[in-house]
Amino acid sequence: MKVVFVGKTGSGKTTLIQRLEGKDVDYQKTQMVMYSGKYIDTPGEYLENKLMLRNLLVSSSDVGKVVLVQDGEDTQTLFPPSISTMFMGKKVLGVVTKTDKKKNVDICKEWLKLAGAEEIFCIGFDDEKELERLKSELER
Ligand SMILES: Nc1nc2c(ncn2[C@@H]2O[C@H](COP(=O)(O)OP(=O)(O)OP(=O)(O)O)[C@@H](O)[C@H]2O)c(=O)[nH]1
Ligand SMILES: [Mg+2]
Repeated sequence: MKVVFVGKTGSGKTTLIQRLEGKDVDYQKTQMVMYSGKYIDTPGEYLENKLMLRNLLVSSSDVGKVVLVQDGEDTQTLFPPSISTMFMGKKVLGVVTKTDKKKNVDICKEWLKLAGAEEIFCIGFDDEKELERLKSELER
C-alpha cells in the first residue's frame, strides 16, 4: 500500500523519501504530486490549500498510510488538531525532521500528537536508526 507525505514547504518530505529509498539526497523543490513507487511526495502548497489535499486523497485511494511531516526547527505548525480525521481509514504517522538541529523537537512532537498521529518518529541527518524504524513501519 502506498504512503503519502504531507507537510509544509521545506519541512523535509522529499529528503525523507530519498533517504527511505536509499537514494542520494539531492535538493529539489517539489512542484507537483510525484508518484514514484510506494511513496507519494507532495508539494508543501498542498497543505496550505485544503481542497488540493482532499483531491489528492480522493484520487489516491490506494494510499494506506499518511505521514505528517513537521519541521523540527519550526516554531509553529500547519497541522490543525485532529487533521487525521480527514484521512478517513488511513493510518496516520508523524515525523519530526531536522532533529539534528535540536530546536523545537518537543513541541513539534506535541503538535503531531494533537494532529492525531498514531506514532511519532524523530529523524535528523544523524539518525539512521529512527529512519530504519520508520521504514519498517511503512513496509508493514
Ligand atoms: N539539518 C537538516 N536539514 C534537513 C533535514 N531534512 C531536510 N533538510 C533540509 O531542508 C530543506 C528542505 O528539504 P526538502 O526535503 O526539499 O523539503 P520538502 O518538504 O520536500 O519541501 P517542498 O518540496 O517545497 O514541499 C533542504 O535544504 C534539506 O537539506 C534534516 O533532517 N536535517
Ligand atoms: Mg519536496
